[in-house]
Amino acid sequence: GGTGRAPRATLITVAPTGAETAKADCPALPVTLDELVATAVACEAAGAAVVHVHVRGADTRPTLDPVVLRDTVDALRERTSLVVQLSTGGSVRDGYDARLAVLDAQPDACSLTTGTVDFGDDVFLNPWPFVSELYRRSQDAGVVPEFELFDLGHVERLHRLLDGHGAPHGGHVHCDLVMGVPGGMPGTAAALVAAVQALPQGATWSATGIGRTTLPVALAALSAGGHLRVGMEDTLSFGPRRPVRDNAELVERAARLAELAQRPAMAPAEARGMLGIED
Ligand code: KMH
Ligand code: ZN
Repeated sequence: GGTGRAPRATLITVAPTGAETAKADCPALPVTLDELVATAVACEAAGAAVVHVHVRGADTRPTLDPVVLRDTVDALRERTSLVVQLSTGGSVRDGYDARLAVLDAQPDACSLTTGTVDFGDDVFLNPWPFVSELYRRSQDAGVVPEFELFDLGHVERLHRLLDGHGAPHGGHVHCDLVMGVPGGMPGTAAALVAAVQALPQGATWSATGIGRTTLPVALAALSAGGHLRVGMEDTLSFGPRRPVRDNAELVERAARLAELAQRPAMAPAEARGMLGIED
């Protein structure tokens, strides 16, 4: 499994927006292109190397509009050096065709969830034919996937994907454990270790804990040799009764934790090298 020697530095991914929070409920959430770019610039300065992107339409609701996706990739490339990773998860209401078409925006990377998971009262659907088609298309499009693993069964699905369809574009397997989703694996150190031990040999991984599991998961990930994902997609509380001000403060905290662990934040160029993404 993926429990080798700890890497020298820590890859920090920021997931600034997500598809679950309404702008009306959280005015600090970046939803316009200008807000997203400003957040990305601030998060890069604070230590992020990858941005995991969900976009919103003019009505501030989640969209997979190809024009918005394309404009967003262009703007982030122009204003930052961050690895641009588009979500192919979208929202639980998005259809498979629209999710597959995300790759047409030609991002550096895409998220790729390997199985279905309960998602609060909803279900985040990732049936096998869709997962394998998305993987095949990422290989054809030259987009590096990040495997999103919400549950231990998703790790088994990852092995099946690699066994059946070969290596991802770029040749390196990188995963993200999304923990503490109501219906997925819990955000605990024990669950994290179980998942990491089951990962393919040579894989790198980050972890994120939803809501209150943010800090326990980040600390467990650092101690187990993993990387970090943080952001307002995953948590809106900085601490008890203290709402998150902005994404940058979550990245700053992650960078401080990484520094304390003597595995400082990785620059985007180093992240590209690790992930197999061309400059
Ligand atoms: N919004 C969730 C239903 C991803 O970005 O790939 C799916 C999600 C995973 O956030
Ligand atoms: Zn996402």
